[in-house]
Amino acid sequence: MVPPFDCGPAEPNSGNTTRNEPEANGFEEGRPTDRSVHTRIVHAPRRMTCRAPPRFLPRAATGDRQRSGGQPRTGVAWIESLRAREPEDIGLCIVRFQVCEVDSISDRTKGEMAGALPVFYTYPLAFNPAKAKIALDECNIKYVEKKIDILSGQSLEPWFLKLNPGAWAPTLVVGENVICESAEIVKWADAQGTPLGGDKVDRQFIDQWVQKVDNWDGNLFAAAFGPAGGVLKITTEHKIKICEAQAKRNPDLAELYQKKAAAMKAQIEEPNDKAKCEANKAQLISLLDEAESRLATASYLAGEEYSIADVIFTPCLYRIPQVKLDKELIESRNNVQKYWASLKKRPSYKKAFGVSESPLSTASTVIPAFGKILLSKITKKY
Ligand SMILES: N[C@@H](CCC(=O)N[C@@H](CS)C(=O)NCC(=O)O)C(=O)O
Repeated sequence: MVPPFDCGPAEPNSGNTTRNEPEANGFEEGRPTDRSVHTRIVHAPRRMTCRAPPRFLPRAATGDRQRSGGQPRTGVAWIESLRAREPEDIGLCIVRFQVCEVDSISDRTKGEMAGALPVFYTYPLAFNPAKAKIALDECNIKYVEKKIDILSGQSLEPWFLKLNPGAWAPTLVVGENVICESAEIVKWADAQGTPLGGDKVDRQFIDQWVQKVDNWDGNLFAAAFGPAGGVLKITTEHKIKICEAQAKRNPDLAELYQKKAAAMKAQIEEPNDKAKCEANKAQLISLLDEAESRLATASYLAGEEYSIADVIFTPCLYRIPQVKLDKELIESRNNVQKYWASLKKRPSYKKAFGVSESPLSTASTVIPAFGKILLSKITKKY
């Protein structure tokens, strides 16, 4: 994994780019001609420490003439053109063949990647982002992934609220367009080439199934039947306070913050509503029963080929062992059980749930967020 503040050595063939490392002249008219240079995009805060030799740092890259001894640094045309468009901001820094973001993600995120790769804001432990991530990977979409911390409230920063007024993950920025709903991202990914499953799958079923699965609340299920309820309460209370503080600091966004706070207040109460929780479980059982019967005659939900019906259902199945209901809900259904075992072998599954499946990665994702929450509680700064 790439350390967040490290641009890596600027030696050619240093092994830091993962594919088709382009030559220096691979940049034409200020844009990389080979998108693979983006494979090393990392997100780093404003005060970035960069270990690359200064000669490889574009002038715009660090904004730190102090650290470079007051000397302007050499750069490439692309950076210069970015600077010309966005003089206020630092933007992207190309370190030899690699691209690193050296500014904190700013309001202009939407524009910054226009014409380049889609930017996928995600949280690696979350339910809805997993649907979108599986779709993007299964459909072979190239994208830039950025973690947005939905626990500590990074998703409530004004720049993100302007991007997604619901302030949640997933959010996909495609040029000037922002897609904020996981099911829409799934459908968008499927529409970028030949849809998964081609003409061998039942398209009418897929449309209905995607809708039905989208209506099932996997977050309520986790909070109602597993240990996630406690975490949800702590983080949501913290985020409500952030909304209140941000609404005062940003009167233009106050309405959105108030709406978000109201939604979160309702969300905290939901796991206490027994009837709502039971209805949520019944809804999942109905999906599982339908899946069991379809899988009796086909390998996948919509036919003999894997499709977005399977994509969107995978995180639902993933939720079940998380709350230790796999015996009751999966193992009691032979076809679903076999199908689930086959889904777990797909590379997209490993990519989507790699962090959740590793206790160390989970801890390193969650602990900093709780550190921030604790700090806010102590300092009363939100
Ligand atoms: N309707 C949206 C809901 C997305 C959603 O609920 N995201 C959760 C993670 S699974 C989130 O970001 N929660 C944090 C928050 O809402 O503040 C979708 O399906 O994409």
